[in-house]
Amino acid sequence: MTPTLILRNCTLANGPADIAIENSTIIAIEPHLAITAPTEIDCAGNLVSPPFVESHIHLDSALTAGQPRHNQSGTLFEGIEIWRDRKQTLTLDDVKHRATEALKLMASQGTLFVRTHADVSEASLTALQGLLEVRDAVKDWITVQVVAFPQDGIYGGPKNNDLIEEAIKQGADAVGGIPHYELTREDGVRSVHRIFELAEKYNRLIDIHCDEIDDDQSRFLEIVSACALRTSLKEQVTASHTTAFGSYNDAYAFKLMGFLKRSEINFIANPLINITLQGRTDTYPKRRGLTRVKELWQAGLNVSLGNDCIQDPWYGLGTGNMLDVVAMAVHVCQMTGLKELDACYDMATGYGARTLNLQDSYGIEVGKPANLIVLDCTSQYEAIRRRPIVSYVISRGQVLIETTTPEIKWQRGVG
Ligand code: 17E
Ligand code: FE2
Repeated sequence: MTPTLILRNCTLANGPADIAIENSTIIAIEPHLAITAPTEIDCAGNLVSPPFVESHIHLDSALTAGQPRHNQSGTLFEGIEIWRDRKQTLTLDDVKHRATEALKLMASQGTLFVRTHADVSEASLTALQGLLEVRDAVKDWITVQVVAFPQDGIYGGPKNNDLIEEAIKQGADAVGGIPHYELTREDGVRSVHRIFELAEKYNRLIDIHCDEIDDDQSRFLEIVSACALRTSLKEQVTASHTTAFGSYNDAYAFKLMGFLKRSEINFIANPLINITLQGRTDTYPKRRGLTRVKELWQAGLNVSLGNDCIQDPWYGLGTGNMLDVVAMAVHVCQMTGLKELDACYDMATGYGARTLNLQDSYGIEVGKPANLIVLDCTSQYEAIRRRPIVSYVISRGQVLIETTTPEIKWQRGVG
């Protein structure tokens, strides 16, 4: 064993440890390592965690808030219209620059695994091309998956059906969709079948924007679940948002939950954005606009979390911080019990890796790639409560980013 980097006095989720890394691999995890390394970091009892996993973000629209105008109604649909205008002016450099800036922001807050959607409703496929180039350019420090996402619907324009297939041929990792925004319910159903056909044909993952609406009659999730069961794609399939699930009547939700358990698909909730986007047509009581995160987790289904947006037509706020997302999930989903808090942390880490189908190479275990973060706190509970800085981001066995905690200096004695 010739370690290149050792982290001492770490607090892992299951207790204290020293961690030895050789080049890009974790080679030892023990209470006290006697060996030394040319670089050593004293973690001083702080929490060492696998990196955050951003399961759902739109990097093509990131950092465009206000261009060409702000979203006044706060609805999904006004956001789509604003983006339809903004995307007419997309250039490759524009997409690549903003996406890379957003990824740097995310990495500095501990995220090293990302699934992004690329809108493929434009004939030029500029957003897709930009994000594929960024994915390849950053791969030695952050892992990016790209979903071919037809924002305007697979059947919403004459070319869209061909464009999504072209996007997959060009190298998108996953097939996306938006059945609740297709022009009719029938088109929505047809679009889900088409997504599965493409995924099987090209051997790709699936991640569908599904039922992102308060309409209790929006029921494409059952189609996604049935297709996942019939094709056996199961854990390769993800339903994003599914906010209508929060509006289904309990009798239907109960039946659906049984089907979902059989289909074993993944779910992604985006609490920061959907708490603001949904419920806009309600007066009072006003819906929370989130899927049934707690109940899905209690049923043993895999749920992960995303920011969805960083300053774009749908959400003008956001910094890409996964702990902000976790904290919002804890509040909106009322997951304040100790086990529930830990589950929400897992939704931003290990459960996210499961959604991305990366679990074999993810986690703090001997033999796995050395990707980990050191937080300025001693437990997951503290991390959620205080949302501290990430002191060290270690990517592929090397220190990628170091951040120091701001010092508070009292200038006179009080109390
Ligand atoms: N597009 C969409 O359909 N839904 C969203 N939440 C965003 C983009 C951000
Ligand atoms: Fe989204």
